[in-house]
Amino acid sequence: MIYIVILIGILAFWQLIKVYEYATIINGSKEETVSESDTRFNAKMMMVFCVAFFVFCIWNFWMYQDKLLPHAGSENGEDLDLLFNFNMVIIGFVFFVVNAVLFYFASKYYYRKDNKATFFAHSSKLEMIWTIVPAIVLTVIIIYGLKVWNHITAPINEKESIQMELYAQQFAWTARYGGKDNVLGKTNYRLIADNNPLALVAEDPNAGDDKLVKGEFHIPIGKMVQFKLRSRDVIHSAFMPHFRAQMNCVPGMETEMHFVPKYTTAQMREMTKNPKFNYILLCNKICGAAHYNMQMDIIVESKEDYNKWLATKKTFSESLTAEPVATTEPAKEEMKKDTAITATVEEVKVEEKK
Ligand SMILES: [Cu+2]
Repeated sequence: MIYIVILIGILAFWQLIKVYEYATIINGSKEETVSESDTRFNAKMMMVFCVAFFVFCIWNFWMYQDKLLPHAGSENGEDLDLLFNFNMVIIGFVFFVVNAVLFYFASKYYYRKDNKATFFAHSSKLEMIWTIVPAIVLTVIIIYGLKVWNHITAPINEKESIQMELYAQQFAWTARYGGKDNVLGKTNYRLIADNNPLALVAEDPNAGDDKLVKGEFHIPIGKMVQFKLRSRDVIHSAFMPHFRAQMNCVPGMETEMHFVPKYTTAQMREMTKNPKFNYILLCNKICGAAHYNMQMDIIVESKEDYNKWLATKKTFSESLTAEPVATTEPAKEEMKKDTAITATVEEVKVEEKK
């Protein structure tokens, strides 16, 4: 039915064009000549379109505002949101002014037969205005942006912060805590094994008390958390949208980011009026077949609850004697497919035997 309606619509339109063609022949005018009433109509339509376009843009913003991220969960995130909104206000202002002027002039100076355009070669004053004003605005935006960026990435006191690692692999995250000494133990990729997926050096005195966590990790409110990021295989990206934090995990090197969580999960549930709200860690690089599955829940809670939760987790040295840390099933399946990884694990085993 829909196809038939569309087909009939096209046929009707075609017939209309033919009627118009014959009418112009009967009138004795050429098909190309556009009457002044036509251009006047177009000029009016320019303004109608301009208004409709603005209304549509505003309506869009209004309709989809609930699809935006909720209030930022970290201090850095709040700074970034302020920067973002500042930019959006400037961009929005320019957008409305430029488009309004564009359509207004297109409408005002429509073609009239006996009108002649003014010859206007140059105006230094105009040139100065449209060069200096954007230059000042851009300078302000860049200086403000750099200030926020420098603040967010400034070195922190590592001893005062919680030392954590987010380890990425196809297709799962492992979170590691520095343990009692709050120092992350050394790693060596050659040591990757079933009971040592993060390749910790067991002889390193800082490694034994490290705690490995999967599925969900906790952080306390109001305390600086420093994340060290590593990847086993390809580039992943640790993305925590509610904290406005993201950093690539690059194989063969360690990257870093940090922030202070400002609201607990419970507080955020109240603020968003969503009892199911959870902070989340996602992979934000298309890293393979099960990329979508690469996520971890993050719980922000009081220091006491955080300590209680962490106390229930096994240390690395405890886990060495216990069962191997279970990887999620899809991750295991995908890893079997990836011959490169299997080869590395196999090689390490052979070397260990030697
Ligand atoms: Cu990934």
